[in-house]
Amino acid sequence: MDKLIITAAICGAEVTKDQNPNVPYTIQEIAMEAESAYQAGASIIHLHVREDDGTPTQSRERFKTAIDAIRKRCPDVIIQPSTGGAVGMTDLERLQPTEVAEPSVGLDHPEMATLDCGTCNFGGDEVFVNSDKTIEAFGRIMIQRNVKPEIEVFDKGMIDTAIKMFSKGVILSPMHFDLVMGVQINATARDLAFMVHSLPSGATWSVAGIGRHQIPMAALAIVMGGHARVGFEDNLYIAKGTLAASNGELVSKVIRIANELGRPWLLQPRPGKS
Ligand code: KMH
Ligand code: ZN
Repeated sequence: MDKLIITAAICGAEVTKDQNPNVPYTIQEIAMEAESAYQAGASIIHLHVREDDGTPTQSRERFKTAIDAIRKRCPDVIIQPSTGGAVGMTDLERLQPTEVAEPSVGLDHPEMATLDCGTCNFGGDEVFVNSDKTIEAFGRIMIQRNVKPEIEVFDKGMIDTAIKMFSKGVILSPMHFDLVMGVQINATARDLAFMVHSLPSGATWSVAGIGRHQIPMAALAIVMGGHARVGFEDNLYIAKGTLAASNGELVSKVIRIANELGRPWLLQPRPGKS
């Protein structure tokens, strides 16, 4: 099995300090949370940014400031900005972080970014809209900018959409998926197996279990040969009724499980750094 790659989704766009005061908003808080996850063993930071008051933003400048602050603390980490942003944002707003360069590490654009492959309900009357036209435009722009997409899928139909986009040349192989379990499709072992068996051959995958499903889904990925995403974006608790103190605490829990189960894990997957 490949070494386990852990992604830390440190911030998200929806969770708030009212729910867990350790959710980062400011640049300094975001950089500190990224460092806590990196020090614990995360090799990818899935990044959303906020204004200081917690309002989600896709501002290019805010991402640049956050990425530079993270890079100072985490020299080898892969920074994966969100192009999902928050519900209701326009496509142009959402794409801004794919323009951020990091000359200090020789990057004209981020190494990775998310590419959400379908529309889904996000609770209440919130709908996260990703039309075929949006997916196609985002995929083509990511190819132009040499940004590796992490294909976010919230149900099996979104895997089929990604395969359709691959056939159109909008997504290149090898395809890498993040299977988000517990927003639309249930976070069960049966449904995770169904999703994994629906992936195109040669694809790699991580799983993001939502809420109390985060750690059980990560444990399944560890034994199934996938990779794991944890962090405040998807889950605020380290155990039932106990808020997580940091993203690093969640990453450490996954590392402990991986060690117990004998799955080696990878700290720094950037070329030449493993
Ligand atoms: N905040 C959600 C509306 C992504 O990062 O690409 C979208 C999201 C997915 O979190
Ligand atoms: Zn996200």
